[in-house]
Amino acid sequence: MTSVREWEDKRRLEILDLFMTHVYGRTPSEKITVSYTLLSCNPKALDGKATCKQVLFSFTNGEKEIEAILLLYIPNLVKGKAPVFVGYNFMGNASTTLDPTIYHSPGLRFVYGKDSPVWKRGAQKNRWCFDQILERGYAVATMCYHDIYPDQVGMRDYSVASLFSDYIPRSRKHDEWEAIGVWAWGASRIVDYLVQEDRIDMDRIAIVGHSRQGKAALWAGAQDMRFKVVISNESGCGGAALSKRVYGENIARITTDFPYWFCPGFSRYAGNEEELPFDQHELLALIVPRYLYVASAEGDWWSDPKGEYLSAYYTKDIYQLYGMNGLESAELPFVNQPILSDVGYHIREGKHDITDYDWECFMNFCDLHLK
Ligand code: GTR
Repeated sequence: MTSVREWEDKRRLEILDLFMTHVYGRTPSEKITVSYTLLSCNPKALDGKATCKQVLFSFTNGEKEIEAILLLYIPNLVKGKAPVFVGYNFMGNASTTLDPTIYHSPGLRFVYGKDSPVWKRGAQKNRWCFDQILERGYAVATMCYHDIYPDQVGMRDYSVASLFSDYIPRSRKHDEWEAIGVWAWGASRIVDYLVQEDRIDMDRIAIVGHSRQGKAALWAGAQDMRFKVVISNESGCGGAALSKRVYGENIARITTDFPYWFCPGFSRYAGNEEELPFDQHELLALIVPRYLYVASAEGDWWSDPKGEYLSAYYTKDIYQLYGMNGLESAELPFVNQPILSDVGYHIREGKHDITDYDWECFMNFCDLHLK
């Protein structure tokens, strides 16, 4: 690749097409109608630190409707427009905080029975350090990914994919989009909504995702240039990790355990990774010229930290083409020593999770590029 022009007019589009054909499926271009209803607005949430809004999204094709709820915190200390982190949660909006006014997410009911611990308020509040994020002047927009596509086998009819005019319930078309593709699409719909929030800066949007949501965040970032920073936390196989290393989770395993995440064509590479006509670093290269952050955890061999690092490292030529700085060394850095360049990376101690430390690194990276 010798010029930005050649990259943007040709190679970038070819790579995008490869990922649609072989990994995530084709994202439809059809527009689905969405209406927004403000469910609540608390100007003094989190001890006055934030304005908290809950917004009901109703996606419809005229016959059928699917509901999702966005939870949005806007920092009161920021006088003008604030930068924002967009990211899905796993267990519903009410799991991210103990605040009793936060609604349970509608999609949870498709996946969890009444007795499930997911209904407990704050069940995953350790993954959302709202106080610190708001104190540092960032807004947060989160939604439960089950609202967009309930994360379980056989849920396609309850996902927003079912609203599209060419929807075939059990389609096994080679490049049929599936859960990750649909989650990525949904993340862009959150951005569509944010346009009308005059305290949110549309030029300073970061997308963040952990694990399966890290995969979706990368795919959303690859397709939607409005994401200026793209953060993948321990996204592993089918995310940041190189597939051809076949280390930790592999394509055979992931397409067996989660047959509804990737397009059917991805299974063709199960046990056959060397036949893939590309690898995941090319997905990461689609983030250029925006800023990319990849994070791993030492105890998370299943996500292959080294494969995640190398994948980020191999984007360096494309960053260079834009006069930007990728990662310098092919050696994995030491634990808890983040690299903050135009591409960022850290490997922290501990297990598969998203922690306050991870968030602190993401915010340091965003301070450099979004402030
Ligand atoms: C695992 C899966 C990973 C990762 C993870 C998660 O079971 O094997 O690919 O997505 O779940 O989302 O926490």
